[in-house]
Amino acid sequence: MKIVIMIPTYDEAGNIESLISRLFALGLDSCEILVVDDKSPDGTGEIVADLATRDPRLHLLSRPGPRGRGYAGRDGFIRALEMGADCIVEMDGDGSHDPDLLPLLLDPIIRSQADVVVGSRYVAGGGVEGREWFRDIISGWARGYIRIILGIPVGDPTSGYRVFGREALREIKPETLSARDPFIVTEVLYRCHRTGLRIREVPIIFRQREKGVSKLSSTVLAAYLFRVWKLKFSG
Ligand SMILES: Nc1nc2c(ncn2[C@@H]2O[C@H](COP(=O)(O)OP(=O)(O)OP(=O)(O)O)[C@@H](O)[C@H]2O)c(=O)[nH]1
Ligand SMILES: [Mg+2]
Repeated sequence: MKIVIMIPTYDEAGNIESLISRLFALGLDSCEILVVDDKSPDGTGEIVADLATRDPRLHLLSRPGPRGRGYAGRDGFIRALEMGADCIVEMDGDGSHDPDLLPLLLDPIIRSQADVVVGSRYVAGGGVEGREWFRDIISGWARGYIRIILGIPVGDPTSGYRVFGREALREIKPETLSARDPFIVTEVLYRCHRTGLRIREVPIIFRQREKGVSKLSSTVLAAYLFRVWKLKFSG
């Protein structure tokens, strides 16, 4: 089974190299990494390109623009399928998603017990470390809102640490995803739910990023409240 780990990056020069080596250190069979970088000004793409010359399991998709977490995710999914992935992992490049938990997230897919696995901060055994209390509250409201409006029975619908089986990812038609920004995570999960895919949650401990800066602003978050409704009525 070929695993492709897709990591969207923008200015993760201080984080990406250690993440890549920790992922390869897991020793997973037939595992490749695809970093999808949007010409990060801090040289993240160059770091990955350099590492990739020494390791054929590492790939860089350098997007010319326009930049966006959503566009990067869409293009990364398409490329991972073209690479022949049987199993596609999506995770952040800032160290928030613990690579050591990946085998636990892959397990239900490998055993054909689920089509999609969500690494979840809000199920028994999951949690968040190092986050300011106000971000926790905002994030809690956002999760409840998304769950209720979209009817997605998942404790952590905004988690960006996920695994998809190949057929599941094809079924949600990644080439037609429209979100430019991190809203793609909600768009993808809603499609999985509407398509009737089997979604399983596995607990993760999320660590707030230590290096680099956040790309999420509060105005963007406020706009999400409306976009959830748009998603519900446009599919
Ligand atoms: N290719 C690409 N990746 C992006 C872009 N924006 C964010 N990312 C990456 O997407 C992942 C999640 O973004 P983060 O900035 O960590 O968002 P967050 O986790 O909600 O917020 P913080 O961790 O608090 O900064 C990280 O790996 C980012 O580098 C973008 O425009 N293009
Ligand atoms: Mg982050």
